Amino acid sequence: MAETILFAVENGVATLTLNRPDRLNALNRTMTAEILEALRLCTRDAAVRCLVITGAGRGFCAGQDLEEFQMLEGPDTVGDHLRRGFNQIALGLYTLEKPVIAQINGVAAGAGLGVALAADMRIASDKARFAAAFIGIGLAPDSGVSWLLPRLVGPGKAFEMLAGGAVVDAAEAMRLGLANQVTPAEELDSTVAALAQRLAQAPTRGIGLTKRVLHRAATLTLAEALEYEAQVQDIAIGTADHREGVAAFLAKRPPRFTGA
Ligand code: T3D
Repeated sequence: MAETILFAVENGVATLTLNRPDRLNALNRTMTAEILEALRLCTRDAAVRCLVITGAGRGFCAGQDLEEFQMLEGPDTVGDHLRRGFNQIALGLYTLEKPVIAQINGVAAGAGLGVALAADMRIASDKARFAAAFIGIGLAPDSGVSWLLPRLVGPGKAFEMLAGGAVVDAAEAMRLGLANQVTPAEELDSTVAALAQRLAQAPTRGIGLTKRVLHRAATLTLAEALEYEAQVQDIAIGTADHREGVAAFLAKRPPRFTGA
């Protein structure tokens, strides 16, 4: 039984709700461990075909719990804490071979911004705010934000947010490409539920392989990317969902993808 998150799987969609609303869902050690356990479950459970991550109450996630941070003791450095915790969350979300939607219901700050950025899509309420927040407490970015943020918004805007502390509201996030979609707050749940259902019925392995090629392409030359695409397509062509997609097309009927 988790203390700091809610986790449920229904109709192929896993919903992970960060659940410390009085702290705007700030990440403490317990929450970090519980998120990592939920990610392990999402990885190994074939019944999970889409992950939605969101926050309870008015915040998405306010980053590291600064009260707990004051009390961290022992030989571990902050770097050790990051390597074991937030780095694993960012990598776990980014490399999960299933679609991940961040449902941004409120403020996403610091490591909480990292969680949002490591998802494949960000669907935001009109009440959402995006704040790097690290510089406000004299820190450099972590949780993958230095790598993920400039890729989405460009280096100039990333600098403004990281070094200048600029807070981006939902409308600006949409213009910047930081949010895929912005909805009125009262429509956020239903908008994300409909999107998650569509993704959970899509060819899951094809989506996982799409993530693989997109991520690898970022560091390859065109010639290398073409070769990697060819290798990955050799895998995709062997999936049951590929066969189903072609059969459905030829039979002029809707496909029934199973995720296999
Ligand atoms: O080793 C490591 O882990 C280092 C890694 C660090 C990674 C990081 O994440 S660094 C960045 C840490 N986060 C922050 O610096 C953000 C701090 N919070 C804020 O700046 C503001 O709370 C927000 C801009 C996020 C939201 O502002 P607002 O006005 O909407 O809400 P609020 O009134 O400030 O917060 C509401 C409550 O949540 C409040 O508690 P109270 O007064 O009602 O009892 C506030 O203290 C609490 N809260 C918000 N953020 C945190 C927090 N409590 C603990 N830790 C927080 N990060």
